[in-house]
Amino acid sequence: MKKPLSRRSILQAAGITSLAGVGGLAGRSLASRVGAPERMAHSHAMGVVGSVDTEIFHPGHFLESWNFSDLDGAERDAYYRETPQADGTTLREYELYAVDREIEIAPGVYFPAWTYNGQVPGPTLRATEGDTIRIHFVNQGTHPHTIHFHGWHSPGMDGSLPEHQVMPGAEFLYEFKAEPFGLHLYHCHAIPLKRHIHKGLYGTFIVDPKEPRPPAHEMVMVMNAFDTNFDGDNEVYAVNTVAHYHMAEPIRVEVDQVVRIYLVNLTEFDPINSFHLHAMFFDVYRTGTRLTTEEVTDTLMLCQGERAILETRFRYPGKFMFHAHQSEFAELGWMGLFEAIA
Ligand SMILES: [Cu+2]
Repeated sequence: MKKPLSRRSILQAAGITSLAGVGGLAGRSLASRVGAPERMAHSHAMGVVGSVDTEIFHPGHFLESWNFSDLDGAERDAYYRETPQADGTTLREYELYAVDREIEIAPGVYFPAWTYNGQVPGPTLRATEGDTIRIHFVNQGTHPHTIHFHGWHSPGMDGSLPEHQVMPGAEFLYEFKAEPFGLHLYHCHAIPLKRHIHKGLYGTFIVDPKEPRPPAHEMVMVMNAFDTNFDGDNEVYAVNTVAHYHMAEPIRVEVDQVVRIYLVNLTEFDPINSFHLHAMFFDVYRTGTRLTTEEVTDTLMLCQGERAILETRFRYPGKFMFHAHQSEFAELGWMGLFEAIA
């Protein structure tokens, strides 16, 4: 049986960027709440000091990867296969594993996660409307788990009822058509649900319309948070798990190019999360199920499980902050930068 923890290639490890010497924000509040090492507690500027290990989960790669596009050749083939069908659609087959694994959510801050394929969020899956999704799910974890998808499917594929639970060591084949087009998600639906989601068993499921959206610089942002002391309240917030990662490593975009963000809220315990972009506005396509929108804003609020596609263009070169507009979340890690290049 394949071992998910060994799946990341040397190529990916070679892409690790040193974050040494980065100063940043809210190190003090993060450190005081999670009991982080001294090097964080003495942060004198905004952000965190130091870097996380990006060998298994690299937030910069995760941001712009789907269908295991961060892997190459045979390694990718082991987790994802595309087979064209006679009717013009595609059969997309995935290998997903539930695995218990400790993840690093800020430099030196570890969280005992339950993961899909060793990472939180799980791999982003992407299909075109009408495609067939087939997922071979193996539970290598220590608790019963499922994969519950949002989207149309038959009840037996819902991964939500007690009889749908996949026991440790067992496996299950999920199969359904990718519909409707839009921005969806998947998550474990074993009970207690709150615990299984919070522990890290969730990911993004994008279904493109048959007539694709116009070309854009695309990225996936999952708003999430971690209760590091298990008191039912989060201590660390982020997009894509690692607190303040994009303060140290701004997301590079080009002036005048359309930027499309697939934004999903999977924050547990807090009823809402939000996305605010400085000095700009963006179009909002809620759930991504329509191609037109009337909504233009600079701050979007989403309940847990809600998602939206955001589109904008950077008019000016330079750095643009984005963060949750709940200040507490921002200070505890949910803050980053775009850097627009002319
Ligand atoms: Cu679970």
